[in-house]
Amino acid sequence: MTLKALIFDVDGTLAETERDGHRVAFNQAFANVGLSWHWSIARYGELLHVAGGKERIRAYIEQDQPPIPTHWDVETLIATLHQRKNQYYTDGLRRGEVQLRPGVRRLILEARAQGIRLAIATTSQPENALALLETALAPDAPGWFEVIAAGDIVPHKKPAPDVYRYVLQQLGLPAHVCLAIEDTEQGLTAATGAGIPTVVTVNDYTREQSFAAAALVLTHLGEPQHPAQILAGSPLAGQPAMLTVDTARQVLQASVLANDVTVFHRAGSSSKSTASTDLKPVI
Ligand code: XBP
Repeated sequence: MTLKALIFDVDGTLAETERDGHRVAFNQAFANVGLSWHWSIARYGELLHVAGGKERIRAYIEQDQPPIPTHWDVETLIATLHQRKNQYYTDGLRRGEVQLRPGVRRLILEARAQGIRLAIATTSQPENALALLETALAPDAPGWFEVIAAGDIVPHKKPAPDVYRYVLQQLGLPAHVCLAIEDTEQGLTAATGAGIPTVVTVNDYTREQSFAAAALVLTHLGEPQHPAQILAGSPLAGQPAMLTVDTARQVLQASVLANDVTVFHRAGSSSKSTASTDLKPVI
């Protein structure tokens, strides 16, 4: 199976932007408009189940019913908070406060060198995604990605598959020649809902989520001197490893094969077998 494109999620996958980036900026925005609201690390983890900054503020208002000064109309308040949060967030990025996760730069550069096409599929607003690429990867990095599908570009955010379907359509590729890289259960549901085999790199907020549908689950993408741990999806689970273009090809092949076998099984085979990756440990 030929790997033609890598499709990256942004927040939590390219960088740990949520806890120390978006969350902090939301709290700054609350203070900026004179609200006493505060999102703790733990509460933000729960609110992350709602994708999208505007949607997250709305869910918080509905669930917690925090005090809202009477001069604010709720819709204007949400729009104002979100706009100010994005300003604080991108200011922080431009001060260099957020770095890429291990292996992200390495894999992207390797993919570029080997002619693998690159795309982004994110719930974040375009200005936030672009600012992260420019500040953490390279000033011209947005141009490395053929498609940057972000924010409200599709009506239904993750876990709906819409943003991934949009990316496939823009790339003009079928799902089985692409590999998605995600960090959350919602992101995994969105990518696999569009039929795209998916590698998950967990983080502190998502480690305990369910990733049964993933082709491979890693602690991060891995560096030669800092390999990842394989958490699931390989006979080498628990071993150190790193996702390269070569291992991405193996993961894709195994995943597509496993799906073919499953389809065959559903059609009437009495025995079901599963394919697993042959991801080689690096040490
Ligand atoms: C992550 C999200 C976003 C950000 C905030 O998206 O859920 O909502 O927390 O984004 P992804 P905005 O993992 O798909 O990159 O405030 O820009 O909406």
